[in-house]
Amino acid sequence: MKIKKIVLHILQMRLKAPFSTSYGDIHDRELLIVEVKDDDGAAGFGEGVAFSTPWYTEETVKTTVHMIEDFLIPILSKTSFHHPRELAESFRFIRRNYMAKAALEGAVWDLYAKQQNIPLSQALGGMKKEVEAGVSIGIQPTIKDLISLIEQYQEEGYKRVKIKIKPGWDIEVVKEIRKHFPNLDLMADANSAYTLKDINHLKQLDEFQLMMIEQPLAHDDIVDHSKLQKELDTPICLDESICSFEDARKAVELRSCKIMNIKIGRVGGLTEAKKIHDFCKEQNVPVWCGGMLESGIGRAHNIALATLEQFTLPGDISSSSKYWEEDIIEPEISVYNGKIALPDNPGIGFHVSREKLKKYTVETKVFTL
Ligand code: OSB
Ligand code: MG
Repeated sequence: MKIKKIVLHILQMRLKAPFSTSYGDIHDRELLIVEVKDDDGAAGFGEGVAFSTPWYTEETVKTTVHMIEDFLIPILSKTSFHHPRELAESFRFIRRNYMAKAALEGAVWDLYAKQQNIPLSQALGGMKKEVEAGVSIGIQPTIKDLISLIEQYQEEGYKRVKIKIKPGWDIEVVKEIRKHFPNLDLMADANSAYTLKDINHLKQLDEFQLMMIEQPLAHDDIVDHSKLQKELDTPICLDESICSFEDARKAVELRSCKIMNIKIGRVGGLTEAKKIHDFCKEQNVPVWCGGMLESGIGRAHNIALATLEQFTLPGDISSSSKYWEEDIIEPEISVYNGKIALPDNPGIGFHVSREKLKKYTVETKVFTL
């Protein structure tokens, strides 16, 4: 593949409402859109999912841009490759910086699928024509607010609800939700808010039939999670702890989780994400696709990935309108009867609106190779 031009679009978008986790609130979302162009003028798009501050992993929008500009583009320009997976291989010499790699590799995957004239899902080997949509609800001012949001999302058709928990917003909240929605597919994400000292506290969740508890312990741990899983009936799902295929392999070997959240950005790109998926399939570990408050471009990549077979649980894949007043893709992503239909256009399958991209862009960097 020959890449002629790379454009980094740095966007500033405002979420409809602040999203609160155990770490704090996000309202303004700084976004990185990577565009790669070939000789024929075809363009592929990827999204960098790092935030402005390093609260989720160590990466930020600025470190992502730095890595792409100073290291990854120079590697790409010197590498001759026929398939995006070869590019992923040549990025291995750069340690970590997974979101930076994923953003550039994602744009190349989209371009590759467009050159082949096939949907990205097909390029990845996915067979599904629709994927199940779940919704992630941030910490709310009151339990009452949370209950009415759950009602609203149920009416919109979402197949499962994930709530965020932290000490002081956990057992009572889950108990109250169960009173109102005894049969709801419900799960809780702690974003590393607990330690092993909280074992007895977390055990109280076992009576509420949660589908899983996501990342209860430290962001870089797999040992304590293994100890915790032995004591809990509720399945543990790992998010932050899994940054590579090797992490996934070790976590499964140590029985640190029974379910895996796969995020393209966190694991360094679609190539690695697929590798983790294939391994989980072999090991009978159910997987689902996580989200990072992406624009439609990142979401379209998530939807394509979730068409792979072992994505048997609904992901954090919701409609554009959950987060945005207006998205930068056309048509926007929408959920019908709890599902999102795959577009059949080549690549990510959605049109990137130049006008909207421009409207939210605060900085552009152009590299001619
Ligand atoms: O932990 O899964 C997470 C959002 C930002 C960072 C981390 C997480 C989340 C979410 C929402 O839970 C995902 C989404 O709906 O895009
Ligand atoms: Mg999570």
